[in-house]
Amino acid sequence: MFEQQKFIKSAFAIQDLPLDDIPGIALCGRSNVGKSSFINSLFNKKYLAKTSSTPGKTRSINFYLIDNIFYLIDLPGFGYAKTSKTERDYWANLIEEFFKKDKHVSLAFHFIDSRHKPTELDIKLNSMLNFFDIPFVVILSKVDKLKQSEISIAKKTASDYFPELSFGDNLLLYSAVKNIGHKEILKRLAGLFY
Ligand SMILES: Nc1nc2c(ncn2[C@@H]2O[C@H](COP(=O)(O)OP(=O)(O)O)[C@@H](O)[C@H]2O)c(=O)[nH]1
Ligand SMILES: [Mg+2]
Repeated sequence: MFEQQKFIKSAFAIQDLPLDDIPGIALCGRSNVGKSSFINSLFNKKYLAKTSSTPGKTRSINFYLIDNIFYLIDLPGFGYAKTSKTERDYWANLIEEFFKKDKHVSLAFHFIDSRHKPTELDIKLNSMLNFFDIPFVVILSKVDKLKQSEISIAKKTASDYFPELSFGDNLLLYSAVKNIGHKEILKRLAGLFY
């Protein structure tokens, strides 16, 4: 299970999206929350997904085919403050179009950096997922950077912002550098596709 991971393509516009019926898991959230690192760490690969220390750099929707069964779809982290408004609008719009048109998204992982409160973009993203009726799990990322007491606060803050969240169900913790959350996520994926 999850032995094969293959980068398929980068889409820069809605017409570049693959035209097939393969179901997908969408990874979304702000730039720099750890989406690409998530892909690499989940499969124990160093360079499957490009990670970047320059926030806001990944500007495409990247498709990774897992076991020839489903896609992990790395969505661009929209809203990075240092990009122009035109560019931010372009990507926010593209993501919205993606959720509207792609009928094969089985689940979205909404990443929020556990060190920070949800931002306006997280609120927008959450409404978008609710609006399009896409099941989602909020993943508090980079929890290796927090103490246990801070993790509890991060969990509570996320639930305050998004009351539909329930820890262990649609709210999970993750660390790409320590082995936190990997098993649980793989279990979810196995439950969906196997
Ligand atoms: N400490 C720690 N750093 C992380 C973790 N995940 C990602 N990072 C770092 O955060 C930065 C952004 O990660 P990246 O995966 O490129 O984020 P993306 O923009 O959401 O794809 C990189 O410098 C990563 O090394 C994590 O779980 N723990
Ligand atoms: Mg990335």
